[in-house]
Amino acid sequence: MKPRVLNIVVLGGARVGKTCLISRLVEDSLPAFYQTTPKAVSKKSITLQSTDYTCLITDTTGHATYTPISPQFIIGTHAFLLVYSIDSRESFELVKLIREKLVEFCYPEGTAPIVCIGNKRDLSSVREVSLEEGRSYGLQIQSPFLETSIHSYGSIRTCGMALFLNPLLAADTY
Ligand SMILES: Nc1nc2c(ncn2[C@@H]2O[C@H](COP(=O)(O)OP(=O)(O)OP(=O)(O)O)[C@@H](O)[C@H]2O)c(=O)[nH]1
Ligand SMILES: [Mg+2]
Repeated sequence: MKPRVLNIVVLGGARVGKTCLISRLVEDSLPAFYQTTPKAVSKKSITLQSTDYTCLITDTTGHATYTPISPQFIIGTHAFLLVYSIDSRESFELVKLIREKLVEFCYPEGTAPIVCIGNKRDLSSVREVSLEEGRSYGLQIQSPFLETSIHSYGSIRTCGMALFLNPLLAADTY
């Protein structure tokens, strides 16, 4: 049977680690150097509960204080990975703004298929957003939430599971 396609879009502020997270998820490597990302799509094949899926993960360019939410990011998307960096309150506020826009435009019932990620958890000495705050935001928006670091394989794996399982639920009703 042909694999089912899951479209996942990664959104968040500039330099929060979107591209690194995707690299870890897809090929378990890291980019050799930092480069702001033009829109790019990575592919990952997974099998879940005996069904084959092709995940198409769209990386986007982060902006400091806003993210344009255009229909091309939304139509046909099964899940959104919203990423902030725990050492940047501004990036956390931006994730909230992005989620509000998503809901306003596309999910008026209030539950968008989001996985919320607080990245760079290894930078706890310069943390600006507490784990508790991230957790309670996840509960508030009814989305899986976790903190990750691109230097921790365990957290990346958990992020992958949350990401791939969450769109599965959306895909069934799509
Ligand atoms: N300490 C630490 N640094 C990280 C982590 N994730 C990413 N970085 C660093 O943060 C910088 C930006 O990472 P990118 O993945 O390119 O960020 P991005 O969100 O894709 O940035 P844009 O494409 O410009 O929006 C790079 O120098 C990474 O090495 C992390 O978990 N911990
Ligand atoms: Mg990038």
